Amino acid sequence: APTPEQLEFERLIETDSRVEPTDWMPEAYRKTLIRQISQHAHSEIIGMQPEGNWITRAPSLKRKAILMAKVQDEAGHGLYLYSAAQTLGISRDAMYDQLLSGTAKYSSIFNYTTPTWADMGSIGWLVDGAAICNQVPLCRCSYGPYGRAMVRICKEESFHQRQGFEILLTLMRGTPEQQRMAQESVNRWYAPALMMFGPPDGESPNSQRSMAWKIKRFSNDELRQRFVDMLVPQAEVLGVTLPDPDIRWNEERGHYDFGVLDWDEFYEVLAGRGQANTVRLANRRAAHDDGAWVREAARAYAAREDADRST
Ligand code: FAQ
Repeated sequence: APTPEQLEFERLIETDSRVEPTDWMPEAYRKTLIRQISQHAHSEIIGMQPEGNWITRAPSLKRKAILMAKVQDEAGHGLYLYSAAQTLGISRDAMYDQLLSGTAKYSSIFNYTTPTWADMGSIGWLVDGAAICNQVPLCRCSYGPYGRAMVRICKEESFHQRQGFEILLTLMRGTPEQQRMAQESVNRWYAPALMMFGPPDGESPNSQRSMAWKIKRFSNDELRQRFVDMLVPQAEVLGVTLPDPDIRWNEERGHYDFGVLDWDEFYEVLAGRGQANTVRLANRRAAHDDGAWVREAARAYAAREDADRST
């Protein structure tokens, strides 16, 4: 028979209440959350690199200030998310070790390179756009600290998405060369952005259980469909073409049909063989090593404060 604690956990899930760090929870629920939240945190931190690449070369002071603020927001998101994961009993050092040793995953999308300025527009419009579609339902995640972190993160992501859209709109209203640059960038980012939602439902081992626990509220394919439905009218406003000849309105379904994605590419990127996996991890390791003196100083300071307090 289920224990009173198990019954209480089930009641919280059934009634759409929140599970809090001090509540009893099944080990598998805890593990799933640690996996998802830490991967999400790593994605934010690694996700600073593709845009960080353009901070020194942004085309104006205004664009540079905006881009710096956006990349800083991503650092902030990573930090809230690491804190949310820590409430589940994993230390930040353990999570860093998993990232730096290459055993933890982070979003496939950040293993693509950013060769042109238009990529800053595509990342905002498509990558942050996909992030919002995926994360708005996570605001209602059954685990309290994760859901609450998502509320603030989503507000900032909406702003990020608009700034990306506005970069592309400016380019599309510019010279033919700028228009070509915008289209070429959208051509490269469209399919990888759709893959951010994860493998098709039939190949998504975690979805069913995560949905039963109300960690995920929609399946990978449902959210991908919602994203395509959102993109098509926005692409029309921009005047860009989405690089998929199979996109067409399906009256019966009330959704846009779209083509099959190249899932071999997705699994190659997950296996570490994307355009930039090696560089992303090498940069992260170097930044961690370069920050060793800060951690050391913080520890020495904390030890001294402790000693002062105890005398
Ligand atoms: N990349 O069974 P499922 C951002 C893995 S947005 C890499 O379907 P699940 C904002 C998955 O982990 C990006 N791996 O898994 C930003 C699992 O592997 P595991 C971050 C992927 O968890 C914008 C395996 O495949 N957002 O950072 C991917 O139920 C601009 C089987 O998959 C989040 O993390 C992928 N795309 O569903 C920052 C959102 N997809 O762990 C900077 C929260 C799947 O069993 C600049 N996460 N995998 O070894 C989620 O909603 C879910 O974890 C999914 C995957 C939907 C990503």
